[in-house]
Amino acid sequence: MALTTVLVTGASSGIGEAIARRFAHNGARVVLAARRRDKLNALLGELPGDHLAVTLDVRDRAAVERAVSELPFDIDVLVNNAGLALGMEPAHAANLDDWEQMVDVNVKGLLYVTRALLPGMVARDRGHVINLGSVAASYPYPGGNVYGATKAFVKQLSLNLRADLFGTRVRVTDIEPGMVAETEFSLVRFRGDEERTRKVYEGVEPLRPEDIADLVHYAASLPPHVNINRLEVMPVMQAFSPFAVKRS
Ligand code: NDP
Ligand code: 8X3
Repeated sequence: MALTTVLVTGASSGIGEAIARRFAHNGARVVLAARRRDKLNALLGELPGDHLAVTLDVRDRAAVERAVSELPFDIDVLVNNAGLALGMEPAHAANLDDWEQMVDVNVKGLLYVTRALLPGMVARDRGHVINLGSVAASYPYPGGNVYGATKAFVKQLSLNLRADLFGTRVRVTDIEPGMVAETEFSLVRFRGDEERTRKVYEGVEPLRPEDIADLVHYAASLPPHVNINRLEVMPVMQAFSPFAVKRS
């Protein structure tokens, strides 16, 4: 059987790094993409087998198109994992630059990479796009405003891709996690505030990047006639908020 090649965006930390490790340890060839080359190089040095690192800012459309056109092999599985939340202020106080960056990475960057790789998958009638969505796509919480909206975009895009790809063997899956610790997610969101980050996970047994890597690998390893559309997952210690009721 041919070697499976997996491109993981945001492979330099957290969930993306765990996904890259999982596929590499299961015999796949992995293309690691992110902005921080030093982190990618360190990971490359640890993984068994031959892999490739690509320094890439997914917001740069021309760079994405160039990087994809220069890949020395076809991509079987694209994991659109690069993403971020910035800030948790209410909408009326949020920083517009933060909003733009979340849209640029979580929405536009994901589109650039997907659009660049899809034609090859369709031509080969083989491929899988796995997106990292979030429970924030479906459940609102205070301060989740644009982050949740970008993940709602990812959810709906995933379903619409399924509609467009009907008749091909290209699969699309949206993995939608709740709280995942041991990543840089909250540190990035709170701009390096370690104390605030620590409090997010205090007293909770959260999901770990390896849990999500298991699910991504599972979705990709199912027989080719099986497509997981959406997969929502939370730690047992997380659930939904009650409706807020303002009393006078
Ligand atoms: P991390 O901050 O640990 O990882 C984010 C990754 O995205 C990094 O590798 C970073 O690499 C990359 N990235 C950010 N901006 C860009 C960019 N412009 N171009 C290329 N790569 C970029 O967070 P997580 O591992 O937790 O998050 C991974 C994904 O999972 C995100 O999409 C997130 O929204 C989602 N998610 C996370 C949850 C959580 O609780 N942690 C829950 C649900 C979903 P670099 O800085 O080197 O470019
Ligand atoms: C990350 C999970 O709940 O912080 O997508 O938005 S949450």
